[in-house]
Amino acid sequence: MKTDDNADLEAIFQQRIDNEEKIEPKDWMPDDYRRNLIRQISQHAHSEVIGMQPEGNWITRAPSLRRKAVLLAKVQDEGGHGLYLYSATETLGISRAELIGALQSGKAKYASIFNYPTLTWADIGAIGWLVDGAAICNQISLQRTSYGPYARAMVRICKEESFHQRQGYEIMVVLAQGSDEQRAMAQDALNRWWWPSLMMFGPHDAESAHSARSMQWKIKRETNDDLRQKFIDQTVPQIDYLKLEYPDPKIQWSEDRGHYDFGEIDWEEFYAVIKGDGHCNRERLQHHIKAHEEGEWVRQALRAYNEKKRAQKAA
Ligand code: BYC
Repeated sequence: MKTDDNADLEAIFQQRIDNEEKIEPKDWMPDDYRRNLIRQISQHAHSEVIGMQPEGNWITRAPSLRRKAVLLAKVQDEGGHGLYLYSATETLGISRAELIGALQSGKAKYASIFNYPTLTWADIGAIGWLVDGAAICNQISLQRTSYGPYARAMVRICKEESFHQRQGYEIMVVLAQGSDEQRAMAQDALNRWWWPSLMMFGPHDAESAHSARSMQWKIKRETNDDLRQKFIDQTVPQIDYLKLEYPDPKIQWSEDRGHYDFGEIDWEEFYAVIKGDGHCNRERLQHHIKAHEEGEWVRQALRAYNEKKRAQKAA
């Protein structure tokens, strides 16, 4: 049962949210707000870091020095995004070690999309175009999220993501205007990445466990279905420009709705992937654990250096 004091604090808190004030780390906040933010921001951070793997797979095979340099910079940016987001999560009173532990034990999720394999160079184009495109749609609205450190991290991340999206679309334009074989590669990548990209927005609003609370607290500013529709509406004209086939025969402009109609997502596949049964779930986590273990000496060296500095100060 809530005490009167807590009820007052919650009412003041909600009033601040309703007034569009940002909540900062040392402000009072309901335990559920804190927990929900830790869940969402840390899963966002995990997505950025795990998301480096499918693209990292192509750094050594990029078709030119220019493409290699661009891809390297993009993957590095993603590591940076993960770091801003882990730092934002830590302001809520949880340690980096706990967050990484939750990822590696499978307790915390990361975006389902990164459990699909990158089979050809066109997949790198499709990831930039579709996956980063979907991420930006979501993240633009998260720039207005109610938690200050998360909102500020999003501003910087969105700037970099827009470069990521354009580099991906540029790869697709070149392939779509290339040889028959290159066009076929572009089409195949679009077909394979389309549905998983739509799944990035999460379940339908009616099935979304966290949406109602997150919308009330303005952690989320737009619902899963609204963001998904926005992404489809902005991406279909880009498919037209590439003169590729639609990956979904049900895509069609609806005059009545003022939006593109589209077919139903395979939710069985979505739930299987987020429960750990996608193509690459095990491989992604194993790779993370291996890299983390191999980095243990760096953490040990940092700890030893900090202890030495502390001892020197105390002497
Ligand atoms: N994948 O109640 P719901 C990037 C889970 S990476 C996996 O609607 P919520 C990039 C959800 O967590 C950008 N799980 O949840 C990097 C929940 O389970 P838990 C990643 C998903 O949080 C490298 C359950 O399903 N962006 O840009 O209200 C290369 C029920 O869902 C997914 C973000 O992380 C999914 N797709 O809404 C290239 C954005 N969808 O936690 C690009 C920040 C749902 O109770 N996150 N689930 O165990 C968000 O905006 C929200 O968390 C979501 C889900 C819209 C994703």
